[in-house]
Amino acid sequence: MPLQIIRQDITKIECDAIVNAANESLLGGGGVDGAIHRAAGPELLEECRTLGGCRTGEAKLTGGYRLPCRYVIHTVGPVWRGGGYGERELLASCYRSSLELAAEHHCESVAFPLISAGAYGYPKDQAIRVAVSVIGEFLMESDMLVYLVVFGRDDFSIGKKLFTDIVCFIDDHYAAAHTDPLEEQRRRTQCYEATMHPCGAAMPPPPAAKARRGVALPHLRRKKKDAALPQASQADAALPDLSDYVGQIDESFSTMLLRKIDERGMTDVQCYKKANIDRKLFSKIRSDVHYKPSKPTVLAFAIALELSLPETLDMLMKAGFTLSHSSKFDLIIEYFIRQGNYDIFEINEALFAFDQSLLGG
Ligand code: AR6
Repeated sequence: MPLQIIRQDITKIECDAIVNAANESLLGGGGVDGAIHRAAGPELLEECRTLGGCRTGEAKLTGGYRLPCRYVIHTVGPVWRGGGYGERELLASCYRSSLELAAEHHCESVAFPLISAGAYGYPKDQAIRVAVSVIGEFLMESDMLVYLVVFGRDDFSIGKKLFTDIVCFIDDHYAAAHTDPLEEQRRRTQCYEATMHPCGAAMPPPPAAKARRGVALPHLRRKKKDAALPQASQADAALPDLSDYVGQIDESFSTMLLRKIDERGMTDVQCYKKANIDRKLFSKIRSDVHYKPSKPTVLAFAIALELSLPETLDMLMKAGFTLSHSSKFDLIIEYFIRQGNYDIFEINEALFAFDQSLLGG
């Protein structure tokens, strides 16, 4: 997944470069700057002294010394002064300059903290939006693995209204069915009544079994004397033999994906970039008609293609999955699709806020 949002101490991340939220002197300070200097050792400060500082919105590169990365890219974010002093453009420039510097040094992976979102006071929700949008734009043109590192739980807060709406949606569809004691009691009573059917007859088959009946395979046909399921043998009579039946296999996930990309008038690159899926994974899917993707991968493509809910379910089914109201992850995805909001980064923010795994490869 080209952009990954992770919660970790940036000084522990093994990648080509980590970015430091420094000040214009480049001579160290508190927050992430202090942590990076401490972990890198005094040689980092020695090299920083030779750089002659750095202007706000720009970036400079040093070695990583004792850190598990090759380089440290030092950038200076703007101090938040209410938003009317070009803060957004300066912050965007920090991310852009750092990414360009990383690309010049052939870095394949870079980790960013939330620049300006600590001592410099940039509101965290706005800071993360700037980060995600600039990194997302950059990744449309380049192949790089970028980590956006959030440190505390507070670092990452989706808008309050969005959070509340998702909580309500989950409550409506999930929590009530799982936590309400009255609901639980009703369920138990229903189960008890069903198993204690007075005439001792078999319980009615569940809907899935009903649906399967019409397609039961020949070698599974019941003998005539099995009077409990007479409809099954009538329906079975119309079945083709097994090889013809298997020959009716439906379009695969890979075929459906490529068809949908064409129908949407997108290029493959536009699609996998929008899905936040890396090129190698996309090539595997394209070259293997029977490729079995993970569920988050299918959903990432469904979001990139802006599929409706029925289309999303269809695509999930091709890969053997579905959306369930018993899963918070699924409910969050369903919420966004129902809202017509296909911004994968916003969806990932929400998934992250609810401690769910993220979309992408
Ligand atoms: N790993 C990842 N993120 C961290 C870590 C860590 N080890 N430590 C803090 N953060 P800040 P700024 C997060 O204050 O706002 C310094 O003194 C933190 O939670 O480090 O750009 C410099 O010298 C926050 O979300 O940077 C400057 O004077 C984010 O990193 C000034 O602070 C940035 O917080 C720069 O302020």
